[in-house]
Amino acid sequence: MTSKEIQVPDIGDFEGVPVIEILVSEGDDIDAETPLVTLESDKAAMDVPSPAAGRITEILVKVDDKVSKGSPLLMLEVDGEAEDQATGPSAEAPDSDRDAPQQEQEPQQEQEPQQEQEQEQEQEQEQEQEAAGSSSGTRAVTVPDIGDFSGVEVIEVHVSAGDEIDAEDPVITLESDKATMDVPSPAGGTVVEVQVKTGDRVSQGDPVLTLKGGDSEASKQPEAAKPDRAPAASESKPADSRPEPESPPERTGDGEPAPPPTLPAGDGRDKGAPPHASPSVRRFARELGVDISQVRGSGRKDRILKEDVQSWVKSRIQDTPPQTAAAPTGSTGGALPAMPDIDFSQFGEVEVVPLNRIKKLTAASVHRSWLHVPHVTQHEEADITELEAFRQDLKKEAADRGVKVTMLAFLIKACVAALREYPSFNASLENGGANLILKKYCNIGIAVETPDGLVVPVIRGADRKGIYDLARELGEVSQRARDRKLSPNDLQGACFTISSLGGIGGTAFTPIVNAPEVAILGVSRAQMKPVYENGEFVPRLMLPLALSYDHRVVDGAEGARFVVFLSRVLGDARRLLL
Ligand code: CAO
Repeated sequence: MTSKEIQVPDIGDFEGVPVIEILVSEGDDIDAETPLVTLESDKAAMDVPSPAAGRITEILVKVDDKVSKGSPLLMLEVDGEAEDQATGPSAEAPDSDRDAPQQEQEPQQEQEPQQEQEQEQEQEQEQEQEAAGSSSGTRAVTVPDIGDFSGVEVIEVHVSAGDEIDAEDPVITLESDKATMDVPSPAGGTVVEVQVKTGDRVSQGDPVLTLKGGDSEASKQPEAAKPDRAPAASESKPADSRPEPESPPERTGDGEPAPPPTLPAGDGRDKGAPPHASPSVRRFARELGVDISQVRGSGRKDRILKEDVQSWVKSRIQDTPPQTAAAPTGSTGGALPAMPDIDFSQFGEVEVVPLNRIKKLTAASVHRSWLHVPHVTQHEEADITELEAFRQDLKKEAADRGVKVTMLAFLIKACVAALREYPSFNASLENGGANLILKKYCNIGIAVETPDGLVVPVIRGADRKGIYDLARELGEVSQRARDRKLSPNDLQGACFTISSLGGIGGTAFTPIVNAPEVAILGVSRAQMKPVYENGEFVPRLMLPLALSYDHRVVDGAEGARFVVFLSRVLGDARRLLL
């Protein structure tokens, strides 16, 4: 074990950047790549990852300290193998640069002539391009020095062709795993063409846009203020070295580079600039599908914290979102418009009755499902004439066994068969939507009406139970529900739910999927109906079925097949034996 000082890596043309968050504590055992601190200037936020695994023995910075490349961050106790990786700023280069090819370690004298040659070529190209640009009155704006980053994703494009912009206006926002940064325009003018779009990956020197007319702040800077070439990843500087103060950007590649993604000692957020949030908070927001520009930050300088994103989401799933979270009237955005508070007593006598716990829980649950699950409801009628006759025949035998067999027991049995036939209905969509979790067990939830509201007890292992067992359990569980004797365990683990209103009446309804399940069967009251068969109308007992499903998981054809299968099984119960 050796103790190593971990320093700020090459962070581009940044100097004196404040530490806004320390993400680890002394004594923490961390992995390589664990974010250690978040740094944030007015234009960029970045997480500094650990170059190696180990135990943190001492933290050498505190919030609000200003740091630059090479500033000590903390002491890490590393084992022998990790030791080599944890030695200096260049070793801490994030992402792809860490796997930089061997040639970076070649002796410097072999590289220098080549570098000089490249620089000369670049300067020649720039002069040619500048000449061409000034003659046509346009200039190319390129990605500036962004430190040891390459192939960084464009997450926002703030301008479009025709926009009038000022020097320093942010034109795009870039985000890597570790950093989020705005690229400001080097000059004011009219945007002629934008060469990047959201999702593109860019590196230093890549074209961003073409600009016409206006002033160039960058071009007004005296030549003497232009920096030396920015250090390459291979140029290992001493730990205490600092970037040149007030370094304007290096000219690289085509055209006029934008200034570095930093603000020289600015005092606050630009008007209209994107919100401040660390890369991890932005990632968190994206995972939840939250548009971060909608979130109000409660941190210093309005910085958006993880808690702000959580609060924003909570406010969206509450019945009445707070006024501050509401979209403005006439908004076409995704925010929920707030319900107005109305004093109904102005229209007549009212009584205010608080909702009980069950009703509140049900409200939150159905609202969440309604908002998250794109619902489709497929309708069908099952001919249960023979099945009902069979049920009536069973009545005496069932009574002798002390059981009441209702249609619901047969519906459970039929649903089990349909779930076996169509496994994607016996599933849950993983959060994030990347995977479907198929369940090899079959627990059926039954919506039960109680004096306190709706509850959904679960019949476990329904695929292993016969009609009498199912009928008995149904009777017991619905009685316990009405007696308020269900335990939390009785209400968990369902794969699929049946909501039967057949005992009450009605012709059809649209049940709400009991997420994270992917489908629910609604059953209405069976009725005798004239059905056209072999050239004549015959009376048949028809049972209305309504299958609501999550359209992210189930497509329309599958939904129709599932419900038709159910109808066939109920129409001929012998199929349950297959
Ligand atoms: N068509 C015609 N008759 C039906 C029927 C249907 N689809 N479903 C039930 N019936 C009959 C039963 O057979 C029974 O008649 P008999 O006494 O002559 O046999 C009578 O209606 C009463 O049945 P039931 O409702 O007591 O029993 P069940 O097994 O059908 O349902 C339960 C049990 C717990 C589901 C039911 O009592 C209940 O609470 N339903 C409400 C569910 C609800 O609120 N859902 C809405 C949720 S929001 O999506």
